[in-house]
Amino acid sequence: MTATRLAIVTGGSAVRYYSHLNQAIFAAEHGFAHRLELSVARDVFSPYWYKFLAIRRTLPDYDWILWMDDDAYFTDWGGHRIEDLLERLEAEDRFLAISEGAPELDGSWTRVNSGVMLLRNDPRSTRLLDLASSAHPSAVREWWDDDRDGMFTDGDQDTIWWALSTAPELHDGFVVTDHRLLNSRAEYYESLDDATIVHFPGPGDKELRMWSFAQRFGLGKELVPGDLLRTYTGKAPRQITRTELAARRVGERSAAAQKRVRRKIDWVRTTGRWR
Ligand SMILES: [Mn+2]
Repeated sequence: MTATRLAIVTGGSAVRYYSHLNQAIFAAEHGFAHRLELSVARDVFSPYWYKFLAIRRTLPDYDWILWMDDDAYFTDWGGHRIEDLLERLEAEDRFLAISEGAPELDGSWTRVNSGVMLLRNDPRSTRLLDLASSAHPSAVREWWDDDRDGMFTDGDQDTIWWALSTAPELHDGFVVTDHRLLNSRAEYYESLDDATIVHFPGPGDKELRMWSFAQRFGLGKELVPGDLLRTYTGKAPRQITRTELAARRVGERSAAAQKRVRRKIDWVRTTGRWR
């Protein structure tokens, strides 16, 4: 046993959003540690690989860590779903909880989503990290079956799913949870306690999606209730204005239009035809 049972860990090579405040305040409210791991490393061939480095750096210091991407935010502040899940994992001698990939609006799906993971300080976690961080996504693509494994994302998520699926020593050690327990999406929410964590994966204007969600529930850019934010930072929520959101909507529409034009040009180039 280590001094602190669980740390919430996030990071990368830069701070992009205010999610670290959301995560740090949740950690403080529930008696967990919080680690924001900002760093660089040699031979990081994809931005996804910072996740492996941050997990390796922090895991030895705690019994468990909850890895959270910087585009994931707690929404259920009073709930004890994380504590309950920890108890269950320990009772069942598991080393990992990872969420199913919530079915996306465009119909795409993945077997797991690596944006949020509850990992134990355990040799099986080290084994998973060794396997998943040393496999190259292009090699895993050879093994991948779209019908069986879902959408290939060309990142850590795919090498993690490959390692979990193919290493017999890991088979009984992990659980794949309902997305509402660990890693849900904005469109599944009617009220903030409908799920534990909201995650904004994928391309496009993430801030537009995050801030639209925040505005829907009367929150600022930190996605933290105002009283909690004032208690822990002495500051009021960073407000999102209608003009700011409207400008981003226009920007996203023109980006989508440019993409269509580029696709058309590529198509004309390869086919020599206009239609
Ligand atoms: Mn993410």
